[in-house]
Amino acid sequence: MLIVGERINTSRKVKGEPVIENAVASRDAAFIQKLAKDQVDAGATYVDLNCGTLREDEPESLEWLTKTVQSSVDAPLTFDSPNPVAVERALAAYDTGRGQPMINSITAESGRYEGILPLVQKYKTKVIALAMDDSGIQSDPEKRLTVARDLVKRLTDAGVPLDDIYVDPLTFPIGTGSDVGVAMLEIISDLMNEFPGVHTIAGISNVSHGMPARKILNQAMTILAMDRGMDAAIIDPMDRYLMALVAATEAILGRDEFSMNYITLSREGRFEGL
Ligand code: THG
Repeated sequence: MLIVGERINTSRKVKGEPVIENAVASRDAAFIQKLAKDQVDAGATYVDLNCGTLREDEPESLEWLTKTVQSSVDAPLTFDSPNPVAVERALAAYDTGRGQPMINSITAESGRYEGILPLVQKYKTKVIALAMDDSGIQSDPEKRLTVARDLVKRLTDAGVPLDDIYVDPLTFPIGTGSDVGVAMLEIISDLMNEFPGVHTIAGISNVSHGMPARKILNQAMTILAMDRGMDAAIIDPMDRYLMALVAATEAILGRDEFSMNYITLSREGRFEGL
């Protein structure tokens, strides 16, 4: 399971912690490096960088985040921005020795598709394909599936390997309708059946937006989506219980030979106290 750690996001506002936006704006390298290291130590395979709230300072800030995070962890990075200028600055500063970078994300919106595709090709990145086009975010799951399908076809026609494409069905808050969870699971199943070899990913934490006890909803959504074939997730790896459930689910779904990863994590003490 590919785990993208979501905590370096300037729109995250957590009580009791210095606000991430301020840390980025004031170039507080130590604070950001700790956020990165804690996530990687907790099991994140990629670290997401999102400083979209900084608007016109986004390109420079994303470049700074890239250099700052690379100097503290070896993990590859995910550049979470719709802005090709910001993404290219980050890619140019990225050390490819860390592994293949990932762009988060491309959509079927006209400006964005044309802006991001050349970067995917030039830097040979992995890319998250968000099921969104010029008509915006569609609440109808059939429409989102159609947009996702078209994106996979256009990207593969453009020479992007299927194995580099991570389709994101878009995670709606469960508070917006009791059927949005089921709809998302259906999109994941359909895509995994239709395009063997493609990947699916989701920003799971959105499902619990506005709800109490968010972690529990995030945990349930992650497991259910994994059952439908989702093989990557943008989550908070600092939730130890969620990370333990991911490992257990992989073992049960036959994605962890002889449960070796599960056993190793247990030996490392990762499940202590759970
Ligand atoms: N798909 C893709 N990328 C994405 C998203 C997606 N990037 C952004 C977002 N959605 C995923 N990242 C987050 C990060 C934080 C939160 C939700 C999604 C979040 N955080 C709590 C808050 O701000 O209130 C804080 C919780 C905590 O960390 O303690 O809700 O869908 N491709």
